[in-house]
Amino acid sequence: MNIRFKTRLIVLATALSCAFAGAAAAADVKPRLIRFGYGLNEDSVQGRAARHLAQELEKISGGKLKMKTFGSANLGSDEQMQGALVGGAQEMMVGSTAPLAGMVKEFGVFDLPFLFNSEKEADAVLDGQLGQDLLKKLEAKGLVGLVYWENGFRNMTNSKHPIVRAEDMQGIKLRVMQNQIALGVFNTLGANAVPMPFSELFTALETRTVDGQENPITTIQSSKFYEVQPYLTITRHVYTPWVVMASKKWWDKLSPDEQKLVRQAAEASRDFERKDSRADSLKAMGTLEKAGMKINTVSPEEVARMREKVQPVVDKYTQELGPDLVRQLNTEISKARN
Ligand code: TF8
Repeated sequence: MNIRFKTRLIVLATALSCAFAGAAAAADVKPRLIRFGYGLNEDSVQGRAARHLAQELEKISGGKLKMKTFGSANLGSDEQMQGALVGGAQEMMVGSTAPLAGMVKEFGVFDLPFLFNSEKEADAVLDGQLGQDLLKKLEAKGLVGLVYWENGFRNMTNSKHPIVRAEDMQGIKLRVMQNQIALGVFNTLGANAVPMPFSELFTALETRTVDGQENPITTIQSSKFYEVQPYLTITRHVYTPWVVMASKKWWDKLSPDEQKLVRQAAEASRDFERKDSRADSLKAMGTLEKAGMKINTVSPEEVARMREKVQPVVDKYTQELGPDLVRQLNTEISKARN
């Protein structure tokens, strides 16, 4: 090697190592333990994505940001965890937007029935202007909304009979999420809607405290609802997202570098979770069939009838949520559709 080339190499190497040392010194990341709670069990889309998030964060922080995940609502129901985050007793969680609407009413837009036609449309709205504006509204309430995960299109299960027409919902005690719009929608469809946290749902179905519930098929499978619910009706009546959130009290104590790493890991978990959810949902139908569920799909004509029936509820809540917001939502959906 000639001398000049050697010198050049040394200069280059020194410059590089200085740059790395500089970056490391500039990165202000302290060892921290983050408690992350979720409501489904470990062997669910939520469980897998929570583990992915924890691993990713540990990796990109060089082992400094450690996350301990708690599934099966071991840290509480979605609502209880929301409270713990606001109070600063818990660092992070994932949960449905439905119970969040009690804090930021605008999240109720995702409980309006029959909005989205596909996951692609939902992604566009959630990651677009409207979805991101809603996340920002959480800050004033003590929460930092990071990313949306897919919960998915919801379908109905019950222990009484197949639901072929809206009339079949008559008299069915149906557990719904703790949300005014969900309550209004299902009561209007003829069911007897009972709001209840998810953490109490399996027992309520098993003891027949309620006759049915509605959730995406991934959850119907992972929560083993097929053990206590013989009938599954594919209605895809609403697409509900999950939100990964942090306690604002805790978040404000993080350095900008730490915040950046948490955001980055959250985004990686979002991409992982959506893929996993879609793959899992393709498999879940077969599993549920094998488990003995009787599955029917409501006809497009019947969906149209259901839509018509719930229109007064949609109109009422469009006024309450803000007609401009609902208009913006519909505009963003039609953009994604075309
Ligand atoms: C529900 C939701 C649940 C979530 C989860 C427990 O029915 O669909 O999936 O809230 O975080 O409550």
